Amino acid sequence: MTLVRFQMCIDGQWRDAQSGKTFDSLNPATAQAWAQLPDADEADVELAVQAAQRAFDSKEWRSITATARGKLLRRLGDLIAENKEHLAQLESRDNGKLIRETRGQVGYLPEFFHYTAGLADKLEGGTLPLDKPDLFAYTVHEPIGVVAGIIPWNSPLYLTAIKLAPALAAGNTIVLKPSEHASATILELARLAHEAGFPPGVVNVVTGYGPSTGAALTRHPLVRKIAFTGGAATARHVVRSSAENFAKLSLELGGKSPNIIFADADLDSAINGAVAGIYAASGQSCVAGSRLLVQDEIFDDFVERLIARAKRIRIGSPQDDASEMGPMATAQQLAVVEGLVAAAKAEGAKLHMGGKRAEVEGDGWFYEPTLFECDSNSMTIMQEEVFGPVAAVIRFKTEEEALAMANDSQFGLAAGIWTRDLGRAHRLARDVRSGIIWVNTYRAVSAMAPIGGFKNSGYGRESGIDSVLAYTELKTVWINLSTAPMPDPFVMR
Ligand code: TXE
Repeated sequence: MTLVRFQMCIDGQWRDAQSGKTFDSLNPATAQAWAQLPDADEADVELAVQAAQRAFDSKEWRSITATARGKLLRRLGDLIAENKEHLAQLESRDNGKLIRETRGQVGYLPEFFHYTAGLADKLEGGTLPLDKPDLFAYTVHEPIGVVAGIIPWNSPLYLTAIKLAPALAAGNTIVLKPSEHASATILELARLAHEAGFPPGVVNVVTGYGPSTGAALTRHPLVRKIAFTGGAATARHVVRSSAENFAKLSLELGGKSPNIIFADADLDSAINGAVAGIYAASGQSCVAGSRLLVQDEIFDDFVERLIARAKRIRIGSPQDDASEMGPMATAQQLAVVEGLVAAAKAEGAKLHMGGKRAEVEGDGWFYEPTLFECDSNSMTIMQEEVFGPVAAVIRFKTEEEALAMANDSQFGLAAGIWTRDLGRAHRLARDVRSGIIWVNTYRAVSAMAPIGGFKNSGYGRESGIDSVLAYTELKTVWINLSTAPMPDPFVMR
């Protein structure tokens, strides 16, 4: 099979790596290579960061008004809408996500650009009501400089959009490093950004491996902000790199989100919510509801019905409209899932279903929907993120017990609460230590809604009205109104 060849985008030009090195991207449904990409090293990263810095300093980008930046973002959103089927097909092929899911995600993608476009010219500073009558002061939001966007493989376009749109709205320039497992759509996005009219060097993409390309980018002294989504181990490297020049950071690192189902919940909805939480996207979602906390009275009924529903899930080619679950995106991720399932079995978690690879024609990395029952929240499968279609269910008796288990986690990204009791819903929404709470729903996303985590799920928020501020520096300007000479220089004014 001939491989599709991609080039990376540096300073508005399409280039190979200077070394000529390439790597292959594999199709997770077949485990076969389908694309070839440049393997960027330090020298390529240097070119990209220098281009981004030059663009940041250029009169052309600096003199574009915030309103005009908003128009460029709006145009980019429109171009994404015009190219949505192409982007959806490409992402499905590259990371094995269902075409029905990538169509949904790409269909919504323009909203992130349109919403953020509207924020570009609303970054108002303030005039300060100073307690010093001879002085006047105001604040201004300014862009930070060169941003590095480090993107994982599970939802490349969505996770790039929530970094790229606010970074550009605020007037920064950016170098994106997509995952070595799913880079194709980010290169397409860069092509659309140039078509929309962003000047050369404003949006750059370097492709390659994390420890080489990614690390060269995050430790580059000209990078002033790093927006990272990925795993905790990699995040620790990124945090250390940022210490060199105190680059600002936002980290979104996944979780072990509790989906709490009370006896008074609408059970049909709750079962759909549990399936959406852990089996949709084959569980490869940062907000996966991988811990199911179910109240004693309905526990057996819930487990039986969940199994019946999960057993009907159609596992198959991600490009087939009828498929409901596709493969793991990478062979490494499949190995992670297999390792954690083996550990759960060894620790004595009760396997209700799955626990093995799914039989699908070809060599793809398919895994069965899996359910373990646990008798303690401290078991590894209740504590470690699997990032696969593996749920762990545990029973609770009281609301207090559910809350204690929900919060007994190193993570705090999302939580689902299923109940008809309004007071209880609000109590738990207040007391569960997570960045996102869904009541009687799960996996809802909006350009207007911030996403980010508590505890080891990271820090910083993406999306929503404050997202652009996270890409700005605040400057305070002082003006002396007095006609008198400057007072005593040895005393603070
Ligand atoms: O991600 P990595 P991996 C979780 C999930 C998964 C685990 C590991 O639990 O099992 O992380 O996944 C780049 N300097 N999530 O190994 O390594 C890398 O090239 C700079 C949660 O696939 O974190 C890619 O572009 N960059 C998650 C990006 O970091 C480096 C989504 C993410 O890859 C680097 C994915 C380095 N030293 C996995 N090393 C979520 N929060 O949604 C790697 N990278």
